[in-house]
Amino acid sequence: MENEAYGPRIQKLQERMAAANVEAFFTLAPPSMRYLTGFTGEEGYLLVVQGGVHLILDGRFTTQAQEECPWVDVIEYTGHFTRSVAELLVAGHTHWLGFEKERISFVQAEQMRTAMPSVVMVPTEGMVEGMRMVKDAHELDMMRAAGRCADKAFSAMIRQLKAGMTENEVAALLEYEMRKAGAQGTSFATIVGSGARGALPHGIASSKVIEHGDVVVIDFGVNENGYMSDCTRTVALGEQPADVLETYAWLLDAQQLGLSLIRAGASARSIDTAVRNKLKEHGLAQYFTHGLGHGVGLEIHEAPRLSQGTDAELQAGEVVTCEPGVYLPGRYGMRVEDSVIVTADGFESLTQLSKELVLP
Ligand SMILES: [Mn+2]
Repeated sequence: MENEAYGPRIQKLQERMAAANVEAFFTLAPPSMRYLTGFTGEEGYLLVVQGGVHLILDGRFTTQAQEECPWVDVIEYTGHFTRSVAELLVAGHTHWLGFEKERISFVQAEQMRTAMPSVVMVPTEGMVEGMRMVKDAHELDMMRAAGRCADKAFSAMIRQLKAGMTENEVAALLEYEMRKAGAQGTSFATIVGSGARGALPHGIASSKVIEHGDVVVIDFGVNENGYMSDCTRTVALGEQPADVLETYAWLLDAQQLGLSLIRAGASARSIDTAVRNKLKEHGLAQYFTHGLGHGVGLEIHEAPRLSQGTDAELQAGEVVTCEPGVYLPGRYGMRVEDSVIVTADGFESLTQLSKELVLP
């Protein structure tokens, strides 16, 4: 992305820093560093002050950072990163340092306190995450591209899926197709849960053989240029008994209802409640054991949440999932998940995959 995209983000962060009464802001979270500077390395330390942006890196990443964000002051540290941070803060006569309390470990906080006794460390929350919720036009294009890549990979995999394969083989095949479609990797460990294993909502693929008649939950995502996709489909190999077909139809109804309520201004909790109530009509609410959805972007799970534990109102430009599930322990599980862009009057889906249960 062009450098001009990062300038406004840094400026906005500096405004948020001023509002939080901190002169400097420190993060070591790779998604935040990437969002603010374009640096894609998996380890580093970013210090933003009102007068500049410093990336403190070890020798593995300095050349990369100079190429990816030439406008940033790249500092190669030897020894411990806290020394470079302390030097910058002392040189700038900085006393109030904001840091992300949810991202930094206790030991790192202690090391920083020891290295810079004259600096007051101020815990902050959601400083960068709050900015990342609403995606800009460029980010939305990246999310659309990730969604298309995931669709392509899943479609290629599903043509090859057959009874007798293990869950691991299916996951490997899907991940191979992701890479072929342009992904740099997955956004999380691919979930393939067949038969009774499908009732484990986050049971990653195992060596279990998928049998004819199994219902299979496949939850997968690509990482394409740092942006994540998230989608779940449930497929069945072979004809299914009426109760399975009926349960799946009710689940689809519930997901459709959830999607239909997504729009800017909607209460995230009320959408979760509506979907839960819909499942309750069929006696299935107690088998839906997780939140309805979550934000997606540079991280697979980010703000906002669609659950009972939130007061968030959806905003246009957020990307959220809608993923109700029904898990019958010892029998089977089902989940259907789409990721969508919230718009003023509805949503734009990032996934176009079929929701037909029984594979042809
Ligand atoms: Mn999800």
